[in-house]
Amino acid sequence: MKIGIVCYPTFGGSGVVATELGKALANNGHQVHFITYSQPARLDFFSENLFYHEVSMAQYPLFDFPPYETALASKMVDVVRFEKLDLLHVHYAIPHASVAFLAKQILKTYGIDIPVVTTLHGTDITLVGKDKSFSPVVTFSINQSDGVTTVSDNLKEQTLQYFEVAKDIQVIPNFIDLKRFSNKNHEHFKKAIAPNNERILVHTSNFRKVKRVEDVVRIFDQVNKVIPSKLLMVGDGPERRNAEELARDLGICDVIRFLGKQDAIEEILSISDLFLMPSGSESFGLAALEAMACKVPVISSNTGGLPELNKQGFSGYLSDIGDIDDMAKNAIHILKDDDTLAEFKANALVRAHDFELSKIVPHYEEFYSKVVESL
Ligand code: GMT
Repeated sequence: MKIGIVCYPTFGGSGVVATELGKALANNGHQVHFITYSQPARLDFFSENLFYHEVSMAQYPLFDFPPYETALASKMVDVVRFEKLDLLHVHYAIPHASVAFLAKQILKTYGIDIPVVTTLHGTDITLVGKDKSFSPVVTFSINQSDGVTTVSDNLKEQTLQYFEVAKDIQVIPNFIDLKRFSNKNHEHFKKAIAPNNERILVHTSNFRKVKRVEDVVRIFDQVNKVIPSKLLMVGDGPERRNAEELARDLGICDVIRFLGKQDAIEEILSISDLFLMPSGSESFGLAALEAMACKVPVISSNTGGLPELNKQGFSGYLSDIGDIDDMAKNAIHILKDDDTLAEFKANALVRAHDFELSKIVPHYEEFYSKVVESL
């Protein structure tokens, strides 16, 4: 098939899933056209089946808010017509699903009925989408999509709870490329971070409020008092400053490293012993799956889609949102001796195998065929 993928090109989970899906589809022989405002962060290699179309727009002093949606719709129309695409797959409802609706209507005037698949990723429903300033358009555009998927059962339930959706929703969980994400031997790096064989805890996110990064620091503080440890904080965002200030207040700056945004996240995960994800909301938790693939067990909250990923007492533990004491207690249980840690590490990888790319991507291919046939 010739597939157009529209996504955010940044480090966010939805953009990562969209890019990894496009790469996997290209590998399976499909022609994949990314349509977005800059090169997706993980579109970092050449393939004869991968194309990138940049959405650029004319500047004009009148535009206090540059009309990205208009430029994106025009680009979608152009790429569908001239590359003769069979299907458009848009990731993250806002604004991609409504822009796809507009592009679809314009394309009808050229005698083209392009099928549109929308994948809902989480905050486009749970945090932003249900806000009154967006919800009428989100509801409309979900219902107008020819196919809708969510990344977990929980996100499907939340979509049906918050929006009047008449469409069937197909759940297709996120996936992981185990060739890229695997535990690599980086003993020298581990030694540099933890010279006295301290345990290494890690958190990766966009440091937004929903990630509860201060909880990460507090959990770590409790663990470090019992088991000498180091904490790696990977990523950047609005809450980083608060987390750094808390680390200073607690007097633990010397055992915490804020690494900022990193490309080779799998290398950092490879030297880590435990992943912390105390989020206030998480539709799936792709970052936790990436950790599991690198044999890193997960301490998480029990919100959203996380119980569908992290298995209690097997790949890690889940606690109520904000229950720092319980999370710290569970972390200490996993880290307390080498045998327990080795068992949880092995289990984390076993769990990651359930979401291996080759098991999940065919579900998208089947879904595309179903949508195309239904038109
Ligand atoms: O977590 C974020 O803030 C980024 C966000 C996104 O849309 O880029 O991630 C969402 O989509 C990911 C990929 O499907 C999921 O793994 C994350 O759980 C989800 N984040 C939330 O629901 C908060």
